[in-house]
Amino acid sequence: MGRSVDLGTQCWWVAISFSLMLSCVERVSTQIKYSVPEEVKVGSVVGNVAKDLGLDISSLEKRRFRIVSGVPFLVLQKSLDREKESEHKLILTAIDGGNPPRSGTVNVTVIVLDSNDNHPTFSQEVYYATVRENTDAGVFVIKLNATDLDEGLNGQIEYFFGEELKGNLYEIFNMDKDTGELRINGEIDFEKTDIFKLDVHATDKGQPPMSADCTVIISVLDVNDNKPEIEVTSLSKIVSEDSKPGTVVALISITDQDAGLNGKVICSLSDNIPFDLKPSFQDNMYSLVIKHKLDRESVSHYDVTITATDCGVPPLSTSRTLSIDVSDVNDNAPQFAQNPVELYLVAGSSPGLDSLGRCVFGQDTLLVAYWWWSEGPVAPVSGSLASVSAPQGGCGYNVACHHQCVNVCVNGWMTGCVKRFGALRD
Ligand SMILES: [Ca+2]
Ligand SMILES: [Ca+2]
Ligand SMILES: [Ca+2]
Ligand SMILES: [Ca+2]
Repeated sequence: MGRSVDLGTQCWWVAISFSLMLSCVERVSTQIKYSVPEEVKVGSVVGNVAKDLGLDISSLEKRRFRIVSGVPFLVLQKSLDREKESEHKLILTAIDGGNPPRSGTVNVTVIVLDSNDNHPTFSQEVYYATVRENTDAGVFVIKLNATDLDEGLNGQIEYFFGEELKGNLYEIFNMDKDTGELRINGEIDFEKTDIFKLDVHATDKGQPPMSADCTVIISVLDVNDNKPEIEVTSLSKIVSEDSKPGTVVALISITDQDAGLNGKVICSLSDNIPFDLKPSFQDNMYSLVIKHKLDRESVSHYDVTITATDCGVPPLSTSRTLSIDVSDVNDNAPQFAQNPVELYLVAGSSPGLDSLGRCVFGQDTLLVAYWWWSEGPVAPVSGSLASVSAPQGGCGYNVACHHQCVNVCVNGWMTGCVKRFGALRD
């Protein structure tokens, strides 16, 4: 407890537990200053006032001065709180026993020295901030603010992440321990984490230190940084031309990892194709279906391009092309350039292919069979009279023909229909 000299006024809350009565005081105009730690317990002696004034009690008594009551010590009667009042000024009055009594005063100043008896306090228990994903490292997020009523080191605050924080959060955020500024340090990816919860401690530099906790909740705002993804889960690469409208050709999953409009996808198909994309009962699943009747003889192959575009700003899109072949069915009867075709055969001609000319032109790729015909099927063309090279329809004369007139017909293999296409004559 130090001692110095100063002026002052009386303070109400510290009582001095003594009454000092000097029998003869002409004038006392001394100032006394004490410094007291604020944690000092009630009842502790703050100072020996008489001694500090240079008064010798025993000599006072010899000189017939007497202490009326108490002891000449300044004793703490109520606990101190530097943060409420850091300095107390008292006036000690001494009154003599004369008639009329005369008095003198002493100014007593008590300086309260700080103890670390206040922990830091955050301005909010929970701080909220938002940050866009993909924001660059170093960008400011939020400033935390804690205060401490103590002074000096007892009131100086440092900020730290809580030890229970997940490891990667230390890499994503950076805390300035002196200013409480939180900045981005690593990758912010909405698709990985859309909200961060950080525990932060504020600790003073007192001994022992005191600390406080707060929570920082950082919401990540989505950015449209993902293209839609098209995945074909099943595909019929070949579809029959007689498939009915509505037949499912492919099952397609279309997803976008972004949120909200950034992840909302609109699909489209290439123009002028007999296919349609229909949403399935399952989220993000679509069926590629046949929209109307196919005709292999018109188009035998389709490149179906599916384009998925999200509704972000700017929008992102992905395309995928499916290759689909149309397989044939026997839906066309053989057709002839002329019907009937007059074929002339000279009796005794040498056998030889194509001697009768080409006469069959079928559209389907199925095999066709050819028959000689005379008021009804006589024999396959490949018999003894002649041969026909299917499917090109070359008709060859093999053996001399003795028929006056033979109708040559063709039988559509699948449909069984019989067409007359020509006649042989001598
Ligand atoms: Ca204090
Ligand atoms: Ca403190
Ligand atoms: Ca995103
Ligand atoms: Ca997107």
